Amino acid sequence: MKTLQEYLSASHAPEDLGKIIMLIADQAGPIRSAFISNQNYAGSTNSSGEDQAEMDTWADARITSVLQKSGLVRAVASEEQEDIVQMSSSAKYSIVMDPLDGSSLIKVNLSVGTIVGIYEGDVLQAGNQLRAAFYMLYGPMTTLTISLGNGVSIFALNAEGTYILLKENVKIPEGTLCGSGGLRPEWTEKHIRYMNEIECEGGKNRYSGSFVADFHQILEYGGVYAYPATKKSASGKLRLVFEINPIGFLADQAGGAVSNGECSTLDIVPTKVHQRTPVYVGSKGMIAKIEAIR
Ligand code: AFP
Repeated sequence: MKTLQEYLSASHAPEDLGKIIMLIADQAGPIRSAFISNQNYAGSTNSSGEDQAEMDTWADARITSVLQKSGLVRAVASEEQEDIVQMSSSAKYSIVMDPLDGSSLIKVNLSVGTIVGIYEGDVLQAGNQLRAAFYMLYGPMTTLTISLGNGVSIFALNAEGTYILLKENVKIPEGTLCGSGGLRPEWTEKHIRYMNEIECEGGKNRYSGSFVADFHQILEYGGVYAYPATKKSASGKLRLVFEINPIGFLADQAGGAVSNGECSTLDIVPTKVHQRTPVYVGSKGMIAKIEAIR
């Protein structure tokens, strides 16, 4: 039984990087406990104009404060904060995070998660520069899916609060499961053609509204998660820095791919912290299919 701590040592993760990962991973217990008392909306909106659930602001404050106190982090960019939070200027690593992804599903007890990316240096870098990425998924189990750039491993949190290896060298199979955000009448012609093709080939549609949970089923079963450009929003809904880059890095590390429909989103250098982009992420064949539609 390999633990997350042992995996980090075996991967020769630098000490500070390992400590940062463990500090965030250890917030899964407190976050799970806080779900019951933080069921409501906070009455505020985030920089993208979305209502913040109490859990969004709670998890954001909790993780930010743990990182601030550690002295190990240079800067944090969070989906729940307008600006990048500058911390220790001499520290090597910066964090991008969506502290609680899929938070509108807390009320109905569907799976949500925490998404994290770690860069050396500053926050506004292309996803292909990530040093590590992981997400915690709060489902029937609490799992942590991680890559340090050497493949993908999945851990499960046990009753003693230790992450135990569930799977290593995880690969996204070629599959046809699909989940797409956006309202059908607002989809573009290109996206409609794509979804029709997949459905005609027997692809099954499964979409919960939690990116992290929807991606996790694609990682296991194969297929595609999409949040396309729509007639109302040419850049879709999801945020490049906090959501798409860490998940895209993991998909790439698992032998899959991530695209905006034309090219890999991992090559986009963000100019704004809350920038959005259309996204297709999953099995390589499914991403090639959307990029082939002109
Ligand atoms: P947040 O809960 O962090 O705001 O994320 C929600 C989300 O960005 C992503 O997790 C979902 O896939 C997507 O929005 C759901 O959007 P729709 O409600 O439009 O389907």
